[in-house]
Amino acid sequence: MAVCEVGPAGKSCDGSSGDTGCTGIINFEEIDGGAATRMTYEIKGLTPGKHGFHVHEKADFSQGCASAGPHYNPHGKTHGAPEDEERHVGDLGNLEPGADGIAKGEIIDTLIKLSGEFSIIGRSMMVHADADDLGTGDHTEPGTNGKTSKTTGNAGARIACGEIKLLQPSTTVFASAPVYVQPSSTVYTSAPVYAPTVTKYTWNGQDFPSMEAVTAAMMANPAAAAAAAEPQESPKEEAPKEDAEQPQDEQKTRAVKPVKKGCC
Ligand SMILES: [Cu+2]
Ligand SMILES: [Zn+2]
Repeated sequence: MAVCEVGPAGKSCDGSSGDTGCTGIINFEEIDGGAATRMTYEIKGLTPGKHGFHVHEKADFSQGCASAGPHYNPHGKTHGAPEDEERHVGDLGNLEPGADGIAKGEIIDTLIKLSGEFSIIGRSMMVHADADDLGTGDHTEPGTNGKTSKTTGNAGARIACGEIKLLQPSTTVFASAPVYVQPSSTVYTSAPVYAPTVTKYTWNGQDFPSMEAVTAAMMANPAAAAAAAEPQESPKEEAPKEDAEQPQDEQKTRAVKPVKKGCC
């Protein structure tokens, strides 16, 4: 699970960090045992028409979105469409907003990874001012916007970006400490048994039952999303292994040990 909040200068969705007015949230979830990643996005404040949508190499926003580097391209390919063999890992095609300026949808991609050598965690999501021509446009002057199709898709200015961050699932642990009392009145105590029962997601100090609930909360409260821009430390609680020392042979134990009344 990962999340990315995008804003004009690599900041979160409070709209204070730039004047493009484009903000949004993208959630990432591994599916098919990590063979693919599902992205759900909701990007607001878009002008009509298509807007290039990419994973860029870095989450360096020291110069706003401009310092986030090129499209993430670990395999040395040229720019393309998401369905092309020849494409950057970061090439996710275009967003297309409705009349309300909101683009909302889902992308399933097999090159986008949340773990391993080519993980996109710690990289950035980018929304562009113009349509991505998917590598099929003018490439006569590489390096010049509008004529650099096989590198950038001629998608123009960078209007919103943000870091892709891992969202740690936290596990609620219910503990019980059963005490086994043997007929001999010798008391055996087992180690507590921990049973993880509920998986939840923690964001902004609150717990949510699902990624959808987290997204809804983020969209409902952009100011809090901005405040919670730093990743939350939520170390996973390890359920201790059950290694209760059960008496192996009650008869034998009794024979060896005298019965102790009131023993602890
Ligand atoms: Cu881009
Ligand atoms: Zn590209």
